[in-house]
Amino acid sequence: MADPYYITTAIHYPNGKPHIGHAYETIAADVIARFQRASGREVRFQTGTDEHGLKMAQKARELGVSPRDLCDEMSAHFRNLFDLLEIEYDNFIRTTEDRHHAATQALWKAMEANGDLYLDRYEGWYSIRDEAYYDESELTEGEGGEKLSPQGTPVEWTVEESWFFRLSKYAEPLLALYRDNPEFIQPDSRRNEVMRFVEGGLRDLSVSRTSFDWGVKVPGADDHVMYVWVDALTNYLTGLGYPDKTDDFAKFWPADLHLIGKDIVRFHAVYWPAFLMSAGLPVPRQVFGHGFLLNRGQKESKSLGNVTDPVGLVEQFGVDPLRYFLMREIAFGQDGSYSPDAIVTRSNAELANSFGNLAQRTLSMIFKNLDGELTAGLPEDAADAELMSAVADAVSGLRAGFAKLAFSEGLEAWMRGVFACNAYVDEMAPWALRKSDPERMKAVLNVLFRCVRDLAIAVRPVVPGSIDRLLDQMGIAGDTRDYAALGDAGWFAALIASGFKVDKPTGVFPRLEMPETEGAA
Ligand code: ME8
Repeated sequence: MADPYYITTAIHYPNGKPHIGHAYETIAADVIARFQRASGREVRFQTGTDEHGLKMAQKARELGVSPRDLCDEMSAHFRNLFDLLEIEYDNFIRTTEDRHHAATQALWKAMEANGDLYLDRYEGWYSIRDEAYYDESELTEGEGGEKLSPQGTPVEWTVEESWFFRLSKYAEPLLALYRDNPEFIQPDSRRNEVMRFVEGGLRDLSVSRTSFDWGVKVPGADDHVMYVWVDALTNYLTGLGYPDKTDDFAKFWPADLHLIGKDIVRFHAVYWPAFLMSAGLPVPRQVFGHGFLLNRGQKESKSLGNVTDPVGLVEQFGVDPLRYFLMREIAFGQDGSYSPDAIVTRSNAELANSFGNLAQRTLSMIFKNLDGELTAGLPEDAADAELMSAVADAVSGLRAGFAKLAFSEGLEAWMRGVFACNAYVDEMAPWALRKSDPERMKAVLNVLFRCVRDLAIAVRPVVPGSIDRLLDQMGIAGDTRDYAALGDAGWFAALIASGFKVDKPTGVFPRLEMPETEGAA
């Protein structure tokens, strides 16, 4: 039986169209999901939209539409973007669905049954944008003397009757969780931040609102809706059929990985495990807070006029150059910068010129010089063995990097394999061997074919569409494109026995044009 693996992204606020940060997080999760599937795990990958809360209600009012209509319209934009980015999710959840209301109310009741919910009055500094209360001590001052949250968003003094969750009771159990499971929060810098925060003591958390009604109703107290984060976090359970004791729940909970941005680590690493402990449920195995994507080093904002539509980037450059760039350019976990020229530079250098050219040259020489025919069992010399071992190292380097979410490191290892192949082509000069030693040329091209196939399979989670177009041309069957196939000693002989011949190849990684406006910007 395949080992199950459950990965989730944050669920995104559909109060506007998706931005590049949403694309980044979801692409990274998709790469992990595909990598785990390729490694033989049975994967469940969930994403979705977070549709309740004051922020959504206010945005709808501002636009003169109902919150439901706003959610329907915007949630569809997220799905369309994810289709365009070739995200292979298994479940797209919307928190306005009935199944989610039922799951959230069930979790609430479980926490209540454990004595962790009580009614009181709340006063404090509330940021609508962050949907969070802050302590006076956490606030900063804006340019006009106004009070701002640690995220730089405006806060308002708010007083309301509220249900409270006994978060204070969970400080010790949480610290024990972090201590016993250093992998629970990653990277380490975020883990340290969270530990300092919890060591400072936890106050009970206000978990209901009476000032608006766009949310999940508190069971037995219809004038209260749940704090949007209680409802949002529960999505990870909803997708598995909670509260029903489903097979999916038994198989996939606890989640292996909640992939989220650094700004919402506190919600996932403090509140969420406390809610779960209260409800008597196991906590997730890991919360990973990735960094933020900056546009040429700057945060995107409407006022700066630098908001990039990820759909436009895909239309301009294609989906795989964007996917590759994001995974390769940024050390995962840290902030990173992107720009159209950086996407073009990276994609041209590594996908088009290095790997694409290697694949295209190899297939085209086999087509032209060997009538497309492959041959197994040819004599191999030391240079061939050395190349194959460099490629095997590259493949295992990629796998080791990806297993710890170090995508850039993994792809760097992969590139070393590509470079080794290109150096081998230059050194062997098969075009010259054609006249001087045709048998040796044949051996060289067959070695290259095998190396290209292994490198292609290894990198497939990152650029799946292009790699599938390449593997189609190489006769590699759809069900032999995962990592188990890499260890198959007989694949090459089997391919030849099937009568496969290389046809005139078509390049799969086109060279991109540098955007014209780039110099001026
Ligand atoms: O926070 N770069 O939703 P959201 C990288 N609904 N990642 C970014 C980013 C950027 N510039 N901007 C945002 C929410 N993100 C809640 C989550 S989960 C139970 C509820 C990331 O639409 C952000 O860190 O504001 C988060 O992980 C995700 O995008 C959705 O952000």
